[in-house]
Amino acid sequence: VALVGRSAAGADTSLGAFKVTARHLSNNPWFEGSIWLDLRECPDCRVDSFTPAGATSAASCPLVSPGYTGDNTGLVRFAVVGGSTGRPGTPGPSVAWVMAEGVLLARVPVAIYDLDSSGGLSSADLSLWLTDFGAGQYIGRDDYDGDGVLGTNDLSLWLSAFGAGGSSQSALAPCP
Ligand SMILES: [Ca+2]
Repeated sequence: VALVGRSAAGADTSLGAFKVTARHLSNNPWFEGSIWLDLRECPDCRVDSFTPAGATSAASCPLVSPGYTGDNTGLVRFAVVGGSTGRPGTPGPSVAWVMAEGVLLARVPVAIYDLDSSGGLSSADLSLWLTDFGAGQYIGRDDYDGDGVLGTNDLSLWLSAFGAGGSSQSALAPCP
């Protein structure tokens, strides 16, 4: 998954939307509560504290995303708006916890496109990515393809996201 920017239309779902299907132990679909991301294992993540219409649980600074409730098959699809600190990234993996009303469903790698939480995707973010890349260490926030190394494919994915324009604005109320 990735934290993404937004546009006038809202969260950049074309870049950042992901799907979660939750079931009871009985295998029946679970839709009695909210699914959210808890970013306690992503030191560089900062969510948008703005909770959009349609969310069923609120964002909480700095690391809890808004939550959403699945349909009657237990399926929910959403994107999380957020960014990073504007400082060089923290070496090591970045992991998002997928939570269902406080129950851990999965741990998945998380990357961040808007590295300074300002001005949407811009040359300032590209500069931060290149700084991280040049540090010669693995920095999870920059690993857009999730393959465990930083390389030209990650840069290509950032440039594609920039070109697509869906993250032309940053979080409405970035967590500090
Ligand atoms: Ca930015």
